[in-house]
Amino acid sequence: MNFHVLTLFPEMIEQGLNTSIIGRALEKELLTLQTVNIRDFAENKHNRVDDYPYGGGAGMVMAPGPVYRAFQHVKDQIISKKPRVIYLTPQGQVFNQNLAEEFAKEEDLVFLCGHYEGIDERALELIVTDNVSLGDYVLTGGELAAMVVIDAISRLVPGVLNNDTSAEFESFQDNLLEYPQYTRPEEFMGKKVPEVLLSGHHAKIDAWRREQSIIRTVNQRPDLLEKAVLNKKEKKFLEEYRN
Ligand code: 6GU
Repeated sequence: MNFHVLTLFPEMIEQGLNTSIIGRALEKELLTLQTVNIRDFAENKHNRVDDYPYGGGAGMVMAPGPVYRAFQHVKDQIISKKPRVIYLTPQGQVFNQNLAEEFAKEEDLVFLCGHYEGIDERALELIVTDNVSLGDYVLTGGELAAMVVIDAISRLVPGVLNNDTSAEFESFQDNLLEYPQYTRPEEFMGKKVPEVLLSGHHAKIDAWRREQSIIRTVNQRPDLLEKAVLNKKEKKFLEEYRN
């Protein structure tokens, strides 16, 4: 997977992603990350990339030229045909695991990060294929959102997680939240690890974890439960838990 990020703050992206699991995956070249500073594509003396909005109003707008040229620069280096270009904006489709899985199939992904009051609409019309939001709140720029999306996609790329089953078993894969985890010591501040986890009885442990997932989902994300697939026994457990 090759990530390309068009931004006014490339160091923010680079520093944010060169740590821990994603940092290691970049070192191993399972992922590549190219940041392109939009300011390098300004063509005026002071490298200005923003200007006043036509029609008036507060704030500044990123001019179309530098954004368009920064994109062409990236596109010229990509072998694979037309890359998907993801613009991070609160006006986009809300990001979720399904979208992460869809993006993870691509060879190259281009991210466009805006600042100020946004980007000239014509540049967006010319280059953007996907508008993506993290949710209903407003960030100062698209960089943090791009990093969130890149992180979620990266962990789906084969080899990025050291353990090849953990990505598929985690939250949202089956629309249930994760069960609670425990490690040593067996007792901490008077609180014991649930007995079943010490039993070595794998079928019982699996059943208990499934029940815990169901309990958490009922209590914290009842909206998810509608999409969860439960077997007969689990449905009965849910019924009884609710009563
Ligand atoms: Cl993707 N960008 C910005 N600027 N704000 C956001 C967002 C994205 N998602 C939620 N708020």
